[in-house]
Amino acid sequence: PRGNGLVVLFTGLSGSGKSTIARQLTGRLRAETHQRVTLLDGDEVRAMLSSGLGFSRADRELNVRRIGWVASQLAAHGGIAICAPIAPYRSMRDEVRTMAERAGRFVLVHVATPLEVCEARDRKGLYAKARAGEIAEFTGISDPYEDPTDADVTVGAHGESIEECTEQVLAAITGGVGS
Ligand code: GGZ
Repeated sequence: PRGNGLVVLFTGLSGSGKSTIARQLTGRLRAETHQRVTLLDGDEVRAMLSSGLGFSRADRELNVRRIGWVASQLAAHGGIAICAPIAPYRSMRDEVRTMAERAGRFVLVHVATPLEVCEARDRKGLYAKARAGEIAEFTGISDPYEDPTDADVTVGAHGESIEECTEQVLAAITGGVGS
């Protein structure tokens, strides 16, 4: 790819720690690179870029496609874009990879915190609601999550701390191009 643009796509279950790691990574990259770093935060994306979308397969695909497109535009102009949707379907992650690689480098980060752990934490109470049938199509409970087989880095599967996960992602990014 031309230039030093980069798209980092996190994928993982609700409550896996994606957003927290993505936020820490954003801070580190801002401090340690000379590139502009944009965090496409999940809640903000759902409120602004994808307002009106729900959680059907079609809506999730549209959401992730929009995120991937914006991220690729930022990367095409030399920026770093960090995105952290659940992105549960392999096909949509592949689509983002293809778009991003036209613009720059692409790194897929799987935050592989086990479902049992996410559900036991249940920081927002969503898993309990999903189990009670109050939220339909909830990822991992009543909706699919297709584990990546092509992640560039996998973190969180063995109870690592957020800090450890951030270090591992940073190493995967800076160990490659641009350092
Ligand atoms: C999954 C849901 C759902 C359903 C609401 N399934 O832990 P959170 O709350 O803050 O993160 C989840 C977020 C997922 O939105 P994404 O845009 O990341 O999903 S996707 O990539 O599939 O488009 C969760 C909340 O929204 N949430 N309903 N049914 N997560």
